[in-house]
Amino acid sequence: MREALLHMLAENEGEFVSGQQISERLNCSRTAIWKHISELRKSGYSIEAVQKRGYRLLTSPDLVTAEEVSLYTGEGTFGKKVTYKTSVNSTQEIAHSLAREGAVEGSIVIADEQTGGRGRLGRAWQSPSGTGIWMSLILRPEIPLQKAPQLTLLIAVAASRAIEKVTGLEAAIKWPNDLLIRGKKVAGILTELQAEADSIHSVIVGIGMNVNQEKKHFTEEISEIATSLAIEGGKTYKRAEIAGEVLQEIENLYRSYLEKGFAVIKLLWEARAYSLGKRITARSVTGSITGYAKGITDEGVLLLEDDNGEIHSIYSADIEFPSH
Ligand code: BTX
Repeated sequence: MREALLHMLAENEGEFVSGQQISERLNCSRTAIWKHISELRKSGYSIEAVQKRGYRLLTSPDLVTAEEVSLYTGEGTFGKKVTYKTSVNSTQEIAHSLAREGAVEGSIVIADEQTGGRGRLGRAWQSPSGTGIWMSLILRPEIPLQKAPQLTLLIAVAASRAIEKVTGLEAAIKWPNDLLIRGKKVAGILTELQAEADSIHSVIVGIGMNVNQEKKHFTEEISEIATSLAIEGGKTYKRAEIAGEVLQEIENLYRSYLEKGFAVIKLLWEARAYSLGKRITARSVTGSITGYAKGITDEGVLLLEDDNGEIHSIYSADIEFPSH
């Protein structure tokens, strides 16, 4: 009800919608409308109420609640089922248990703040309140296990396209899972699987994107390597709008991927790749190799040519750019 009311007001932003129209469309009493208007105001929406004219939405707060995100998810089904939390340890944890309970594909968990946000290999992901998009998406692709890394690349392309669409900023992709603007990390992707033998039950895709942080919001540890859309764009953005756009982009690319395979995604990825052709060091638990990044395979594996001309397939690693 609250969501439907907000949709009506947002569709007519800046114009009055009469109590009569609302009660007819939503099939509810004037008192119920008033109650929901008061709740929306408490959450930070500025809504004008004028007798005989109705209600008018003046401004909306920068929230990532289910009703806000659903304003921006378009016609698709991704993000229609939203679990919103003000503060959580990690949205990945909640998404994992929802997936185990049978949540439908396209369900998301999104939080205003994470107190234990995680990156890869047990690293921490800083997710302060009111600043970024901390979201986990449940996918259920019918693909063999070894193709799962392709999804990380697909998500990176989608997130980069969404950033460009909303902000005009170009975010390059550093294999496999970082988005960089002017060489600094603006977003990270964490892909986790629920699988057995060689079949995938679900893929839990975590997306962390810095949106409205100022430089002072980052701890000293990451202040030199991290950036936000606001820092790069010189203005703040509506997090829900970007989250909605990310979900729409993911859904479009994902449908195309399931139908036509990885080839199209690969081309899109290569066009945005930051590391291709550059001299890199791939560091993993088994050691490190330095050489030139030659490209990615059809499986999404990075190919690295070392100084002896030998080509290595890199399945999982951190990429660094040596200074010489
Ligand atoms: P990663 O392991 O590639 O990156 C983690 C590293 O990035 C950290 O060690 C630190 O150096 C740096 N870092 C930490 N926080 C930030 C930040 N806010 N901005 C830029 N750099 C940072 C990347 O892992 C994958 C991150 C996924 C995060 C999402 S948020 C929603 C979901 N829930 C959850 O717990 N994780 C995912």
